[in-house]
Amino acid sequence: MADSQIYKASTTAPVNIAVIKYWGKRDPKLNLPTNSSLSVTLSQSDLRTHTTASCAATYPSQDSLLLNGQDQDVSGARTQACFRELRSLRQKLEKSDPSMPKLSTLPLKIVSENNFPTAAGLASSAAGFAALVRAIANLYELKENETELSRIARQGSGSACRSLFGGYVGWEKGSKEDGSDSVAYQVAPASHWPQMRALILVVSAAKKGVSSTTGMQTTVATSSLFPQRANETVPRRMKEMEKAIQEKDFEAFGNITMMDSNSFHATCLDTYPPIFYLNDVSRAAIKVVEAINVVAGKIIAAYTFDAGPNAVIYYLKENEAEVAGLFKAAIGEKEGWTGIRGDAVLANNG
Ligand code: 2P0
Repeated sequence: MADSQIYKASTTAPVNIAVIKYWGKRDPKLNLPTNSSLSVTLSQSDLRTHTTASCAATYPSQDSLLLNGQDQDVSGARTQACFRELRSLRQKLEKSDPSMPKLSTLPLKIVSENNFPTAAGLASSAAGFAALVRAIANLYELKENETELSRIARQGSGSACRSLFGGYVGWEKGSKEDGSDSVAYQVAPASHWPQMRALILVVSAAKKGVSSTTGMQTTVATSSLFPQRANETVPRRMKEMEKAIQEKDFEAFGNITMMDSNSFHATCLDTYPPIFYLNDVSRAAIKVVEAINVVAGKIIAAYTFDAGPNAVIYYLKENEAEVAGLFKAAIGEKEGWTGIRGDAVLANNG
């Protein structure tokens, strides 16, 4: 019977790690950023969210979301914005083809699993909302492309728009008030520079102390360094970074990545009250990267940190022994590294 039918679609979305950071909203409701950003999408096999979206007339009337087995509140404006936009696209399809089942009127049940710690500064909301949007788009058989879906995912969580694409991905801040031009785009596919690797050092899997949304708005309101970063530094670095990726110039890529991470954390420190995302282990990881690059005589490793103490180290496959090997050795040798050794994840995004 059509009434009892369950409609279902599943998908996965990977984590992305920014090399030019998104930090600051010019419109918190639509998640419109104060600056453009750029990231590398990790491979699906490493850090990802798996999501199944289903709908049925027999479901309880409220939409629901289960993340890692725990019921989540879906009444928030961001989740509601995603549901609303996707339902309205489905409604258009149903209007144009009356033979289609009226899925837009049915309650949604979303079931998501992360294979990594949630909200530990590992971009869980990015993979989460990207998977949620794509799973519902698949369920609704929407024809919208990745760019259009990125506009919707952005409203769930800013960085999620970048996880709709693989490889090297930009997020154009856009200038329109309705956010229609604030979308992600692919700078280059992963196959363009397949030697790129990311080593993720899980310093702490605990939930972050200051949420990104709160932190970035406090930075916008109080940091005197921030306008310089948003208006001058980042626009210049976006161009330099895109060039570095096009030319597969790791020294430039690494240099900009580290400088931008430092700049982002400097504005965090310049926020009042100050935001400390890095800890002693994070700073020790920076020292190890510096030592690796000094020994190599050039930049072969680049660190970056998001809104938490975990380090992501980018390097090329050819330098695996010098970079990942040395980190593993350091982790094994120093007492202070125990926390990393236990949880270190090697993400291979080739
Ligand atoms: C990024 N971060 O570009 C930056 C670097 C954290 C530091 O995007 O409020 O969870 O959901 O739009 O996307 C984290 O912020 O913030 C983030 P919302 P989001 O990856």
